[in-house]
Amino acid sequence: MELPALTRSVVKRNHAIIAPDGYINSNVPGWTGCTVNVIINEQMGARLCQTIVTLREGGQLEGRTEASQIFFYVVEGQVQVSAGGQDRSLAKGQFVYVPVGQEYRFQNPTESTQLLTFHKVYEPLAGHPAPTVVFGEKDDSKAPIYMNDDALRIQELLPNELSFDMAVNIFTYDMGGRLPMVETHIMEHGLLYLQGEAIYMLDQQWYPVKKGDSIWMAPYCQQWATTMGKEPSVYIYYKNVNRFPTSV
Ligand code: UGY
Ligand code: MN
Repeated sequence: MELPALTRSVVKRNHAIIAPDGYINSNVPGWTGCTVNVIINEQMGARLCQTIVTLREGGQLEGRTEASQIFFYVVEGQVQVSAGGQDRSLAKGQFVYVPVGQEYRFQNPTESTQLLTFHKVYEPLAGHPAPTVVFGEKDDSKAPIYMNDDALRIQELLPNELSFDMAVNIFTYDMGGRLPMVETHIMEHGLLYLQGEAIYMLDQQWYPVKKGDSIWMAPYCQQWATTMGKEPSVYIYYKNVNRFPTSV
């Protein structure tokens, strides 16, 4: 029997693992007929926000981005989306990026449609007009090998252009896949495991993780990962990019 006094979730100064067993729902104005779990936000010390939204039939998300841009990814199910004057039906594996100052609406979801969101305050860059709405999808044929290891593949979901100050990538580790070194870097991450099992090392501590788990890594949180189990492990992750690294 599992004891309810145990969890794999941890919240530390420079990293967190949030497993679904500890979720408590939040209410977000304009987001109705759904449960919202705020996984990462500035209360933790983060500079991004990550949520997981589970929609019931008839549920709806309606709003307007203000200072923050929002990236929405369909983890499960299907939903109709209007953003930037475009209407689309988005299914599992598809996404929409909504830049600042845009209205958005999600409606007519199938029961239990699950959305992942990443939010970041947009930092404009002189000479580069702010991004427009981007629709797209997970596509393994667009995931080149990472660092010469054919067990590792990364798909970049957003255009690699200076106007974007955030990246969202999908990282697949085939059997035996492992990061080629311990990463130590200024960029911050939020991530969600979409498939499989893995061991993650964060700040020299070791954690077993699996599909449904989220991770926050603060700047300079040391990180390494390898897949385990019987199928590739896959996660989608946020990274801040393309801006001057210091105010000094
Ligand atoms: O892009 C990255 O920094 C990525 N390789 N980090 C990670 O997956 N933890
Ligand atoms: Mn990294």
